[in-house]
Amino acid sequence: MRRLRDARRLTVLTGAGVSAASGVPTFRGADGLWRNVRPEDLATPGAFRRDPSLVWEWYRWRRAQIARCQPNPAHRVIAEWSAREGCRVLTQNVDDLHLRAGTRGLVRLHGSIWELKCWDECGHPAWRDERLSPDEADQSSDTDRPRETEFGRSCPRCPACGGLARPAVVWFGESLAAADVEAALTACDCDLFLTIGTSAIVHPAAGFVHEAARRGAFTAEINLDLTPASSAVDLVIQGAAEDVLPTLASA
Ligand code: BJW
Ligand code: ZN
Repeated sequence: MRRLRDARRLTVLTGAGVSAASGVPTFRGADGLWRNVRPEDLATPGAFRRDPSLVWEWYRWRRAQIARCQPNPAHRVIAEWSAREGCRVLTQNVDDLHLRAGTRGLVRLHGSIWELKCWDECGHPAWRDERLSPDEADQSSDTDRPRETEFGRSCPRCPACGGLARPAVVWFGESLAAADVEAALTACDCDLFLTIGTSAIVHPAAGFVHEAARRGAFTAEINLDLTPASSAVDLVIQGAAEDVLPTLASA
């Protein structure tokens, strides 16, 4: 509590657990599996090369799920903290719920599920596309998000070259944007580093808490379960992010 209040430089790293209370399935939780396929087998350039329709089907399903979700109290507390000078927020989540909660200066290490880019890398810059296919849009008509409904069932195309479009997310084996890694490493210079709702197994994000500790930060983990980071951090708070963060913020 005192550390949180006194930290001049606070860095928060989030993972799928922060969005779980919003209804976004985590990757490695029981509800995260789609047709019994592991994310490691779908979130790769090889999977897209082999079967772009299958991969797009998975992303359509996830986009429809996420479209029905709203930021939860954990997103809101982090958004409030982000207004503090010296606070940096890094997320592995592609759902943009932190953005929708108003988080400032957010670094989206793994991109956004609402952005697309050209698979052939023709040079056209990534673009935002929040459309859902008609049946998916029907299911989410209870949300306040404006959208059109003609995303369709076929693979989306690049508006510049007509080639295949892909989600502008970071797949296994792909490098994160250099600027994002640089921003994350800069954020490792902090007084307090919080790693929240991540299984802490996917690199390079999983390494940042260790880097922060190496640079002298006090490190804490907030997670329902223990992770590989638990034994390395200074403080483990075992609990749900949506409960723990509002308690911390109000204390
Ligand atoms: C709650 C909760 C509640 C639930 N409250 N908590 C070094 C060592 C070993 C391997 C590597 C290495 N460096 C690179 C690699 C390879 C690979 C990697 O890390 N593999 C590991 C699996 C071992 N990394 C990469 O390939 C990365 N690229 C890279 O390093 O480039 C350089 C390079 C290139 C070529 C060769 C080698 C190096 C890229 C990684 C990209 C990851 N992409 C994904 C998909 C994004 C797109 C999409 O969403 O479709 O990112 S995979 C998936 O995992 C997604 C997530 O962001 C990421 C992390 O998952 P996260 O957020 O931690 O979720 P879960 O489900 O795992 O955990 C949820 C947690 O929440 C759990 O702990 C729950 O307990 C908890 N929880 N409810 C609090 N209410
Ligand atoms: Zn193109």
